[in-house]
Amino acid sequence: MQKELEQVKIKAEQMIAAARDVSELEKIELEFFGRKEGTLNKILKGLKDLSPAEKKVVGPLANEIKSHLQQLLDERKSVLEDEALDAEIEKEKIDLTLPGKKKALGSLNPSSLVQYELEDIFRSLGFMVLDGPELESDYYNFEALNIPEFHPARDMQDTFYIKTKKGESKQVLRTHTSPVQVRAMQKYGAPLRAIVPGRVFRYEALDVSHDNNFYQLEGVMIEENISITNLIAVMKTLLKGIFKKDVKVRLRPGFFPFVEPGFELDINCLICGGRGCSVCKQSGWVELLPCGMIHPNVLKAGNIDPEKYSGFAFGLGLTRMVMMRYGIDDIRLLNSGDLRFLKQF
Ligand code: FA5
Repeated sequence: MQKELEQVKIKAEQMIAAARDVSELEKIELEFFGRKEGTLNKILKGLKDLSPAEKKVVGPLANEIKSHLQQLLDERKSVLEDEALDAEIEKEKIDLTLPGKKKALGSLNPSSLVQYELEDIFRSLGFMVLDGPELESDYYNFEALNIPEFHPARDMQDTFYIKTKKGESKQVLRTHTSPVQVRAMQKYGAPLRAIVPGRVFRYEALDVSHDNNFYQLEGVMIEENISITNLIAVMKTLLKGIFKKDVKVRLRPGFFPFVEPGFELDINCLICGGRGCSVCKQSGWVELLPCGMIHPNVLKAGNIDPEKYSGFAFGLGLTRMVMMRYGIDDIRLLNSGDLRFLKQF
C-alpha cells in the first residue's frame, strides 16, 4: 500500500504541474480527493485490513501525501488564476500610442447655413426669430391673409389639403410662411419686428428651380409710419449681408392679396450671370423676394389698428437664395440627402 501511495503521489504531482487551467485542476482534485471515487480515498479504505504496525506507518504517510498534494493543488490554482488574470489584462490593454479612430463629422445643410446667417442679420436689426406650425389651418394660411375661400388667388399656390372630418376646421400643409404674420401680430401686437424661417409645401411639378418642399423666410415690420422706404432699406441690408457684394436687383409690381402695394424683388441670376439658364428659365432674373406693405385687412385680422400702424412684409425664397449664394444649379440636390453634395459645405 505504501508503494501504491507513492505512485499516486507521483502521478498527482505530474498532473497538477501539467494542468493548464483551474477547471482542469478541479477535475484532478476530484479524481484524487473525491469522497467516493477519489483514488486516495479508495486506497485509504484498505487501511482497516492492515496490521497495527503497518497502520502506524501507512496512516501518517497517507495524511502527509494528502496534505502535500492539497498544498500543491492550492499553489497551482493560485498560479493559474494569476495567469488567467494577466491574460485578461493583456487582452484589454490599451495602446495609448495608437492613432485615434476618426469620427465622421456631419455638416449643416446649406439651407441651415444661410438661414442662421439671415437670423444673425435680422437679430442685429432688432427682429425676433419665430416659428409656426407646418400643418396649418386654412384660416391662417389663407383667410386671415385676405384670401377668402373662393378667391382666385388660392390658385397661385398649389396646396396639399388635409382630409378632415365634417365639422373640423380645414387644414393644409402651409404653402408659405405668411400665416405666421397674423399669428405673431395676435401674440405680440404692435410694434413688431419678426422673421420666420421655415419649411413650406406645394403640390408642384419638380424641376431645377421648383421643389414641393422648400424653405422660405418671412419677415414683418410693423410700427407707426413705416413706409416703402423702410422696406427697401431692409431688403438691401438683407441682400448685402448674404451675398457680401452688391447684386443687381429689380423691383416690379406683384400681386399678393395680403399686401398693398405688392412687389416682386428679383435678383440677377448668379448661376449664369444674367445670360439665361435653366434655373432662371432663360430670363436672367430669379424671383426671390416678394414683398409689400401689409394690407389693412391683415393688420385687422392680427388685432392691430391700421389707422395707427403700418408695416411691410416679405417672403424670401430661402431655398432659391441658397442656390444663388452657392451656385447650385438644381434645387433637388438640397433635399436629396446625397452626401457627396452635402459634404461640400
Ligand atoms: C409667397 O409665398 C408669399 N407668401 C410671399 C410674400 C410674403 C409676399 C409677404 C408678400 C408679402 P410666392 O408664392 O411667390 O409668394 O413664393 C415666395 C418665394 O418662394 C418665391 O419668390 C420663390 O423664391 C420661392 N418659391 C416659390 N415656389 C417655389 C418652389 N416650388 N420651389 C422653390 N422655391 C419656391
